[in-house]
Amino acid sequence: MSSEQDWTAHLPVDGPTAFHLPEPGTLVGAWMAALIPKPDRVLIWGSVNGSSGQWVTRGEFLSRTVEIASRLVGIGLVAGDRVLLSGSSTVDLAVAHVACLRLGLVVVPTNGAYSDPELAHVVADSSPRAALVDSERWTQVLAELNSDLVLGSVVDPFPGAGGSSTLDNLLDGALPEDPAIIGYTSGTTGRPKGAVLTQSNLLAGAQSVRVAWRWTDADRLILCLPLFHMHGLGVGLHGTLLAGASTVLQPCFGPDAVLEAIDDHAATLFFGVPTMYHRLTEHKFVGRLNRLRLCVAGSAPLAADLHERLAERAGVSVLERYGMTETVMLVSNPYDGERRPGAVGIPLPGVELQLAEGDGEILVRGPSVFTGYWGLPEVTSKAFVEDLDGGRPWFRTGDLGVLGDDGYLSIVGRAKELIITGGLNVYPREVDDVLGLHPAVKDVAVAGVPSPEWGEEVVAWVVEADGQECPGVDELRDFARAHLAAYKLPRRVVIVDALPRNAMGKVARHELQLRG
Ligand code: MLC
Ligand code: AMP
Repeated sequence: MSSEQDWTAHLPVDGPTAFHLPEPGTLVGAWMAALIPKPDRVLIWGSVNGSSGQWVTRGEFLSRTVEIASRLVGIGLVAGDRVLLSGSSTVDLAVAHVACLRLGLVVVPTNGAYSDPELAHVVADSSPRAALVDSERWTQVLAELNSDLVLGSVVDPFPGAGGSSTLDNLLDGALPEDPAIIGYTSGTTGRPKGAVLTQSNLLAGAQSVRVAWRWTDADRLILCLPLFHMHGLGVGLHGTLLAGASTVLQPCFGPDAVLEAIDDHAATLFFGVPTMYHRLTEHKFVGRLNRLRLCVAGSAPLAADLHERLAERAGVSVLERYGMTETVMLVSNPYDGERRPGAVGIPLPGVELQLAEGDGEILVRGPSVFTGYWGLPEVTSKAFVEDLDGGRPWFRTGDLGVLGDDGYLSIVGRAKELIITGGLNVYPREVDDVLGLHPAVKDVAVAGVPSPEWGEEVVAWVVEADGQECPGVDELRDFARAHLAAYKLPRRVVIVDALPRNAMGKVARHELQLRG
């Protein structure tokens, strides 16, 4: 499918008639082109050094990235080194992220909700040289995990370490093919894998949505998504900087704060996961969403009835799009054409898409698609399929799709075993393994069951050990909490005599899902 034709077809007749993706370049190069002019324009609102929230201009932001970059050089970091970054959404975190990328360091954005073993896995796998975190407990845990790790705080990293006189030569010199981010994603097998995205992957990913959603320097985004996932980071923050726009950072999601920010900050854009929209529809002032130019949903299916409720209660036609950690954004409903409930739209500029014969797995390729999993060449090669015409290989998304005659894609299932709850991925076997350690549990399997609020909810089906009584859901959650981030824990436990298994002995999770 040719993405260029489709996007051009949806452009207004009297509006811009063409789009272009830039020649392969670097994200940092494109950011500097957008942000160096007009240094007095405001860029980011959010917490600076513990403040409750303030505006920071382009000039202040860039100066601060230079300051932090000089400190990172001062502690001995060189291009290509990994830096683990974890913190709530603040200006300081954005500064640290951009400073790292400007130096050619590879950021490992890390979810602060991870349990200690999950954090240990990321550290062992990505072998960072430094870590910037905003939690004292994590600082201690990281020091115990790796005594060579240079540890700093997100808010004011390595004070006194700056002053490199050669910094100018070190900034913004990354090449398009240089790794920029390793994003950990719950794999289809085993433990989370690090998806390596280059400067040009990230540039293409942000550029495609900038073009498709008409993102300009007049826009202002309310950004309450965490800055350790592709949605908040690769779309929300990267897109804002690329468009030379502005953003209001909120450290967590709350309907009041989002709806108040619309007027308080004259915002024009909101991006959220379906759980956020579900909670917004319950709010008496949900109609304020209508004052925004554009509301975008993604990371999980936006139920058609939620789409319709938003239209009824807020008068908003939410634009749903589809993406992945490995690919940045892939498919989007059109800005001008029909935003179809239950469909994710048409391929974004630069993205090519086809469905695999047989099961209809969505296969993609394009400039935003990642280069591979960190340190896992065999897993990487299995994640791609050869092109029958000898062209570039296609990435297997693990999602199943159907294409309408008009080219709209609908996601109809998953080839991969995955639960998506509130926009966060949970790999069921990882949860099975932990719950199975409880002495009262003989056999266990978790699956995602539909939930109006969470999209899917993690439910555990447990076979009790002989002579033992399985504890209630709270006790089982507490037991698993030491091993797993809280969002992976089951919200319900169902006791059964046996788990349904197929002829190969594999748990039939679909059957469990049907039991609900
Ligand atoms: C929090 N909890 C969750 C949860 N988030 N449980 C299940 N699923 C989730 N997503 C747990 C908390 O740990 C807590 O457990 C309990 O639920 C109550 O928390 P809460 O206060 O109600 O949750 P809240 O903090 O409001 O978080 C909900 C949320 C958040 C929806 C705002 O999960 C969120 O920001 N989701 C977005 C994630 C995201 O950015 N995904 C993009 C991935 S990138 P306890 O036991 O501690 O009380 C991607 C690519 C793409 O997918 O296409 O975008
Ligand atoms: P992640 O690995 O966290 O990046 O999650 C990527 C997965 O989220 C995709 O493979 C899809 O399964 C899912 N996803 C993202 N956006 C959508 C959407 N709009 N509709 C359905 N699933 C989505």
